[in-house]
Amino acid sequence: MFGLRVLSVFSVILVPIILTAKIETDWFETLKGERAPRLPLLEFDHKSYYLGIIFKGSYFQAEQFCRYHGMQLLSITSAEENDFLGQNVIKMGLSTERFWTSGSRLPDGKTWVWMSTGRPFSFNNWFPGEPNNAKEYNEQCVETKINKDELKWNDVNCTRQLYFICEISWPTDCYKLLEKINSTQVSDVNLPAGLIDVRIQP
Ligand code: MMA
Ligand code: CA
Repeated sequence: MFGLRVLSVFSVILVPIILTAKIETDWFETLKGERAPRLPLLEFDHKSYYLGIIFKGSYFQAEQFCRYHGMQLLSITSAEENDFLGQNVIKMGLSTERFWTSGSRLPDGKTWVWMSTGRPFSFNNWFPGEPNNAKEYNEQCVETKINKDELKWNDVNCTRQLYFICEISWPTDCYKLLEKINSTQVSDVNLPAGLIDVRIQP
């Protein structure tokens, strides 16, 4: 009986307190952990990245791995993002390696799009002379590799065996809220309509 009482005190009073404290202090870390568990992630702007160097595979195997982990193959939409990733690839001693991005012209055979987002390229950093659909190779997927201290892009056959980079994009609302929380007193932040306030009041 005593054991039961201890158990019910624990579950009725302590569990909600522990859970609320956890949600209040690091809910965003928790959310990220749920979506992309156990992978060491790089953080830039509103995205997290995973450098896939545990195996080499085709474009499709790379995409499958990323999806399995709640992520997608990389898209690069700015020079800043390209630089950030390049610096990290160099820092990790992977300057001679090639990585899959989600860039491809598979859908219509000619327009370069990011398959992770469905968007056509808004920024590019092709190697000089690329994309060239090199003779007889049927090059429909985009790899990236360090050249002169930055990531340059090249079209290659999608069945080549390469490392890869996965990404996950955090929803703008969620990210803006995080920035606000980091720069304000928690109690000053108004939650978006529809969210239940579980924060501990000071
Ligand atoms: C060359 C060049 C590329 C092509 C690859 C295929 C090493 O680079 O022709 O455009 O994609 O070969 O291996
Ligand atoms: Ca090429």
